[in-house]
Order: sequence, then structure tokens, then C-alpha cells
Amino acid sequence: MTKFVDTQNLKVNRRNMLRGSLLAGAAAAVAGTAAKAQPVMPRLNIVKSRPLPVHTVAAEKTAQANAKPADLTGYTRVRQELVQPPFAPEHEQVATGDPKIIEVTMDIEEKLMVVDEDTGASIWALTYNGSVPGPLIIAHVGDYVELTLRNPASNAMEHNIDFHASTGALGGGGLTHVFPGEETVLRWKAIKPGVFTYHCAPGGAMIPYHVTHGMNGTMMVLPRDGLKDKDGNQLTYDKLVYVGEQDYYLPRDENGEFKSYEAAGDDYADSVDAMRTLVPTHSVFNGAVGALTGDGAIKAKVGETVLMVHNQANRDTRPHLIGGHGDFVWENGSFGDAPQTGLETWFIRGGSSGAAMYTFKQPGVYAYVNHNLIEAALLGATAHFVVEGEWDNSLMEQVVAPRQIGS
Ligand SMILES: [Cu+2]
Repeated sequence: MTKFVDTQNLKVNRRNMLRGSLLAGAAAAVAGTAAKAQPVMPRLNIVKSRPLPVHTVAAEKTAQANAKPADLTGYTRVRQELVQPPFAPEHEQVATGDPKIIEVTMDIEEKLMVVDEDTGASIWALTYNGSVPGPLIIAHVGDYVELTLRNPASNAMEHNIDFHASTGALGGGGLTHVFPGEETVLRWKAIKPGVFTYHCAPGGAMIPYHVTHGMNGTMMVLPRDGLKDKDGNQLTYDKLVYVGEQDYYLPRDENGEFKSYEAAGDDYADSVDAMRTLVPTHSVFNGAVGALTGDGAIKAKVGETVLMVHNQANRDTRPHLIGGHGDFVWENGSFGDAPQTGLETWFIRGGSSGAAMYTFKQPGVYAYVNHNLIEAALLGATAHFVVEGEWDNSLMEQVVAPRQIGS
């Protein structure tokens, strides 16, 4: 059936990891590695990156060509059509039937995106399926996820994917390096329930470069019998909202203006310098300032329960729903743990996803922010929920509208 381990690819993958940069693609091609597409090289002024020992060691451990094939007897195949954030693909909250093989496809797209219309700040984003964050993928414990990852020949760079939800081979990162013009198929079993980050990790400084250019997203693995509170009572949601928080480090020119570049990868050297400051120029939801406000605001109704899934692949964040709460919160993302209850703000570690559930009790506009309010107001980390319904005076009432004191 599907190839288990492609030793030809492994050799190339290992070279990439050792070198940890885009140059590895060209080197492999020049060295005569058979049948590898010559990547189209952007005009890069590459800083030589030192590969991290952990990557070289782990990559060698993936070369287990004599491993037994997985027994897929009894599994049926279903295709999951991925959708753009903040939406979720069609899914069951409680699984029916036996575990399945869930087929998904992601096309890698390197594209120029406006980050902030007001300043014209833009980035050659590196994306899964064209969006920042990449699409939400949903499975249940016991299912297999079978991903076809395609890197079109029109792209400039090598990419891969590391699923924090998966087990082994750098989360699949060691088995999925694809050059422009290549595709690969990875199948892994979901054995841990929760929401987990996935991200690109080509090696060395290319790892943070790709992650801070948008190449990350969330994999959600539900327990087969759905979400539960600490007493085992079923928790269900009417709507799932998927927010990806993205820190960008956009290079500026000598006048402080954001620089623009002609092609994906052209900003590499400048980006490495900007990333070294650890100070993001932007921290936005779903790719751009205002992506989830105005026309992009999320709609809900009083009485509706919303599951807010929040991804931050690189940097700590602290989501807060202004005017509401986290009724049930899995801030570390693990659905294997009982959710915390009644939180005002929750903490999501960089390199993870978290989830919070809330039932709206009042109509109006709610701001969903990173409650580092500097990041919310100045860097872009704000979304809006617009909630319809009837106001409940028993919960809040404006007894006296603002007026002159003493009038
Ligand atoms: Cu990538």
C-alpha cells in the first residue's frame, strides 16, 4: 500500500537536516542525487546556520526500513475537506463507528500577504493551503491521519511538517521534506487527545523563519466519546472558532519603514536579524491585523456554546474574552486532563494550542484578545465576536447613563 519508509528520500532528508538550510536542496541536486527536482532558488543572502544536534541525531533514527508494516485491517477511509480558518472542517464531536483513516491534503503556498493595510506592511508568507494559520485538521483518538503534502514547482523553498500530536520522526518532520515539485504522504496514528500545534521545520534557522512566516496550525484529536468536564459530564459545542496567533518580525529600512521584497525567501537575512531581537513587529490573529474584526468578525447567538481553539506555534500568549469567560478551559491543550473552569484569562505556551469553551449570555460585541494589551492594541492581537440576542438586565444594567456629576 502506501510506502512505509522511502530510503531514497531519507538520504536526502538527512542531508537537508545536517545543512539546515535552503542550500541543501541545491547541493543535493548538484551532487547528482537521483530524480530530485532542482529547486528554484530565490536570491538569498544566506547566513550559514548551525544545525541543532537534536535534529541530526533524530533524523538518523528514522532510517528503520526493516520495520513491520502497520496493520490497517478493518480501517475504512474517509476524506476530510479542509477549510480556511477561523472555520472548522465538518466533524463529529462523538465518533461513530470504528477508527478510520482520515485522508487530508495540504498544498504549500508561498504568497505575498498584506499584514497591516494601514502601514502597508507585507510578508512573503509560507503557508499550508494558503492561509495563516494552516487549516484545522480534526480526528478522534484511534484514527489515522494520512496527509498528502504537496510543494508545487512554482514554490522556491523546501518544506515539511512536524505534528506535535504525532509520535516519532520529529513529529513526521523527518519523513516529509519536500522540494518544489515534490509531494509526500505521511500516515500517523492519533493516540493523544487534545489540540496540538503543527508547523514546518526544515532545519536550523529555517525553522523559526518558516514558523514566523505563517507555517503553522492546529491538529485537534477528540476523545472518541467527546469532551467531558471533570465529573465526566458530556460537553458539546454549537460552533468551533479557530484562531491562529502569529508573531511576525518584519524587517524595516533605515527610515523605519517596513521593507518589501520581490520574492519568497528574499527577506531571509533581514528576517534572521529581526527575529534575533525576539521583539515581534506584529502579533495578529489569522494572518493580518483586523482579519477577525469588521467583516471578519465571528458571529454567535446568546445561548450558543463556542469552542475557541487557539494556536501559537512560537510564542506565549494569554487569550481573554472581554465581557465573557472560559467556562471550560484546556489551556495546555490536553483533552486527557479535566478542563479548568471559570477562567478569566488562560495561558497558551508558545509551541502549543489550547481550547476554551464559553456559552454566551449577553448580546453585543466581545473582543477576544491577547491580554498582553500592548500586543492586542498595538500589535494586532484582537478578534471580535458579534453576538445576537436579548439583553439580560439581571446580569448587568446601566442604572444611570453617564451624566454631569450632581445633575
Ligand atoms: Cu516551510
